[in-house]
Amino acid sequence: MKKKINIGLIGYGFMGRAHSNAYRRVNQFFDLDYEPVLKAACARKEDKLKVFAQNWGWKSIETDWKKLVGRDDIDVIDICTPNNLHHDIAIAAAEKGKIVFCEKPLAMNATEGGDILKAVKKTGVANLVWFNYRRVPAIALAKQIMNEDRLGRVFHYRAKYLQDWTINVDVPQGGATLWRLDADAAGSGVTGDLLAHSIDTAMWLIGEIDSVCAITETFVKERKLQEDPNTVKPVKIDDACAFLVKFKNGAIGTFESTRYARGRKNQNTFEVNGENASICFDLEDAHRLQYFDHGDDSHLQGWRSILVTDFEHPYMDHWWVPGCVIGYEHTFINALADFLMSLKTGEKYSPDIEEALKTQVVCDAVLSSAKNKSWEIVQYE
Ligand code: SOE
Repeated sequence: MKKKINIGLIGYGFMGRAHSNAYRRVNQFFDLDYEPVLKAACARKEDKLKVFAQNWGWKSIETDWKKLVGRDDIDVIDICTPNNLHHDIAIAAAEKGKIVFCEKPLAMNATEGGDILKAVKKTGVANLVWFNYRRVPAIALAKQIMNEDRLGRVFHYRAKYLQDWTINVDVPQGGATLWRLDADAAGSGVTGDLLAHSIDTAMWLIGEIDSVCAITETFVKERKLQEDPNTVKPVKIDDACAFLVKFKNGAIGTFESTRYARGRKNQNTFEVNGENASICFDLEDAHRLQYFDHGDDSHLQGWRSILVTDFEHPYMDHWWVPGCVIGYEHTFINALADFLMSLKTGEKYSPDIEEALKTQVVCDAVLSSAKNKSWEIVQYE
């Protein structure tokens, strides 16, 4: 008999759907001791919530997150709301002894993130932050290659996270999905929304970032509000951000992100150059990892394009037969499976709130470097 674990999900947007799918699928593909139960979904708009809950099989609904957090029949609070609600919900959930799942970025800023960490540490509840890209098999293979020390000394890290959906000046800000353009709801623009992914991946693969020097730009200075189209307000998020990095291990890096790269829909890439080898990944070609090994016979040297679908590749023994690729939604299922496994073994799940706070601290340093036009040393403590 599997142990039931009752989920309370807050937010029914893009991430609410991705997580609901993970809860429904995980036990079909992974042999686990725990079984998530889609116990209650929560959002303010009851009519839309009912449709969402019915579609995904949520057993009940709540329109007030405080009520959901107060329910005795809920084990996990999963936060898929705009970033400005993460702080209060995560702390209330931890205080009630619930397991906390939180969408990225952890919070609006590192001060809020620090409060959340304090609350989960105080009650000792298990926790997870949904940096799902770590669970792309090709990125997990990159981590395996780094752990096997095939690159030797690392010199360079080069990351890009590019999209193009805000180029049109008529895209409004605020409200469903577009809260990402409203600084009061999101905290920042591409830095928290996209570069947080790149920073999380980079620190996982290379180690902690020592210092950063950044530039940000807001190309469209004002936008109308989605929920009140007659009102126009200044845009306070960073539309684009680029920064230089020094890692604590001496490697240097460049990071670039924008929502104004025409033709780039969700291009999340990185390249690592080491003394003996290099690796390169592009989410728009997600099932492949590029690998160059200087140890190959010189007449055969060249970039290998590894199709990461074999049974010995990370996660792939849970899915289809070699050559059959998996997609975006599977990264959330893989993450959930790892978390449920960690509940059984007692091992720390990674990334948890403590690690996500470090990413948040780097994001804050990036934004303050851009503001002050100076290098910033990242202060993790
Ligand atoms: C923004 O467009 C967004 O949906 C991010 O919020 C996600 O984290 C990213 O993975 C895809 O793009």
